[in-house]
Amino acid sequence: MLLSSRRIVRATALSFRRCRFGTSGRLKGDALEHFYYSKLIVSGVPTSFASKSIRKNEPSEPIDLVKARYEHANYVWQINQLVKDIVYVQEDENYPDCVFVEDPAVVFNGTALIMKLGHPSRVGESQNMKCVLESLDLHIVELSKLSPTATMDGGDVLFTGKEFLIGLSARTNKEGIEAFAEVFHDYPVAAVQSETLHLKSMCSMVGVGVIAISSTPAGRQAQYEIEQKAHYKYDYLIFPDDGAANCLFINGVVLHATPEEYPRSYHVWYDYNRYPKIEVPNSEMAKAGGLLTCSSICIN
Ligand code: CIR
Repeated sequence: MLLSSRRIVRATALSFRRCRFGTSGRLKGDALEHFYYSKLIVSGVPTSFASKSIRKNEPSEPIDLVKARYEHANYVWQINQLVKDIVYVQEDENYPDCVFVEDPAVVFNGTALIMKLGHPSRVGESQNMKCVLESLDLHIVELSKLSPTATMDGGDVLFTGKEFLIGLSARTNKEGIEAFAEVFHDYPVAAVQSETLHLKSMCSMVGVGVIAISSTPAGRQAQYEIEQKAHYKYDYLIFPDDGAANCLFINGVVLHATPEEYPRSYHVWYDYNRYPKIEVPNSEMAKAGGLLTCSSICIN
């Protein structure tokens, strides 16, 4: 299905409770402002996700499509409590991974960089997302027009509030990072080697100046690289599991994985009380390598 025929639906049908943190304006003017989002983009889950989404290893239990959609609906509902403007894009069966909207574009300060995705089966998602972003009146820049060889997935881009840390991964190359740095030149950019699918498959922001990161070999290596290459110093919240270190820090609230999915990591969440926290089940997306940040584009 061509994107032009895809429905872009404002989430007016979703419950729009005015959120306690997100829309009050309380965050403006302090360091939290860098993690304040006024709009999020999400996509529906295509039926093809269950059998055709890319995964590194076949999961021990097959993806349960009904559960995946149920968990995703809960995810959207939870973030809708924090951000009232949700742009809901209809799923496209031609792209089994299209629910992972984080990858085809990064939006920051009014500019949307449309990625050239690093996996061939996902390349077409970028044009679809471009149409969505054009409808939101953003300044659009296309990575493919800046460099013919550049590739980048949004899952490799971590904005810390002060700079961008970008994973050099199987999906994101040096040319991609160089082009990114030209587009978002107001902030420093540091390239970090990533041994996981994406940089954010093992780390994410979990507070102002605090990076959640795993203590797996990949996580330790990434932390070392960040300490060497970043332009600023950070605190670290260390998790035993890669996937547990991926959380969404939105409008002063941390959305994080559940103890059922990461029993070894749960005590870290339990002890971390700097911000309000919400557990968000994500077991079916995780079977295809999708963690909590992957299913939304956060727009500041
Ligand atoms: C993929 O391999 O592209 C998808 N199955 C998973 C993408 C997850 N996205 C992300 O980490 N940003």
